[in-house]
Amino acid sequence: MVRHILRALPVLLFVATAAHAQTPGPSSDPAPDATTPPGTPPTTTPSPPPDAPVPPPAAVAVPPEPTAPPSPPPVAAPVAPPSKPKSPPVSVTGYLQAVYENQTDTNDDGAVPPDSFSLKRIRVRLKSDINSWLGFTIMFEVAGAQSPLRDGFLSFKLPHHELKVGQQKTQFGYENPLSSTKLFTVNRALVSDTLGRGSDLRDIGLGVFGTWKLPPDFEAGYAVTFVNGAGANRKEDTELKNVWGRAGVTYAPKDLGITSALGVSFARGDQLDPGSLPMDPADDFDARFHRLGVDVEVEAKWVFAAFEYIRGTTDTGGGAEADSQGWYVLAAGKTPWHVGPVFKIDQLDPDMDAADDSRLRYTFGAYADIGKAFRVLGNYELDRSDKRKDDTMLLFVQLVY
Ligand SMILES: [Ca+2]
Ligand SMILES: [Ca+2]
Ligand SMILES: [Ca+2]
Repeated sequence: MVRHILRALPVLLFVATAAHAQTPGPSSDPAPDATTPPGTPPTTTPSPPPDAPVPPPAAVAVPPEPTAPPSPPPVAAPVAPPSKPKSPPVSVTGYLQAVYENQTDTNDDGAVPPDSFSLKRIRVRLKSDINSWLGFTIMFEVAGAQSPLRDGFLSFKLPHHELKVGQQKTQFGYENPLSSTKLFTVNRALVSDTLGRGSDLRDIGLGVFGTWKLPPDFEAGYAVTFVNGAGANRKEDTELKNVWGRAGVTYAPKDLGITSALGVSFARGDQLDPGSLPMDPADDFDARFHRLGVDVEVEAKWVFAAFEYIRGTTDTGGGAEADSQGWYVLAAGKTPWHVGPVFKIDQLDPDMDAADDSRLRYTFGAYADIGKAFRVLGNYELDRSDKRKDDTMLLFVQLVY
């Protein structure tokens, strides 16, 4: 049954696109909207209308030479250097996230890692619109030793569409495309970190994003990424290209003060599996995979809630494959003081035919936003996996600049 759905999904995606009934995931919402939930992914910059007047190049503004210089100097007068065309401004933004982590030996194995401070992310983003249809984004991760480039893409703005060429996030589900600065929990759900992405949340290729406003109060959109599949800052290493996509619709009736969104996501492709001998390429194989996901988000005056379910199959070698599934539910209370409680339950079963491998985690916590730039999160992750892990207490601070 799931296999049938998986086979049918590309057709559904295509139909949804062609009909302009594309469901705009909140992730692909290009139009900034005051009613956008705090959990909504950052919106893309709306492009100015194509017929917007283009400012004349600065070179035109060279002051005319005075026709009669008052007193010619004995030597040749220094010629005023021609003014260069002015470069479009490049914005420098980013964020810093620091975490204190303390685990308790709740799985009774007598071992517990030391408590620790860490820098979860220090991001620096350069972004510019060269003109009304062309721009770029480059984002670096400054903390940590891995390759620093995270985002690096050109973006082309077309009517109702944006194309991104380069390294970018793969588009699947609700939580993964959302900026980590908007999360109510320190960690993304288990299913988002596994079934909802490849080896990395970013990859190299082409992204296509579309959105349409539909009267009344509806908006539809889609986001599809065609990528190598090897992950960020890596060369292609398999036969296939991978497709990750989401189509969604948002409904935000202004008189009800509710914003809701529904998305359907699909992915297929392959990934190099190192086999049982990671250092020996002889047993490497292309692990083909399929993913199907559904997500629902609702935001009202006092609450934001999200639900996501992902199911998939992955080759495990020798013609065998594993069926996996996972889901989470998140609820965050909203108050006029931008402080509230957070609860999340998330589950992952990596192999539905194997016993004792399911993960289950409850996250209890709270958030506080102080001004627009500063967020504090406190999370307690209570582990109830088949193979118990230690519970973790996390204190998180974030500054967006
Ligand atoms: Ca332990
Ligand atoms: Ca590939
Ligand atoms: Ca299992």
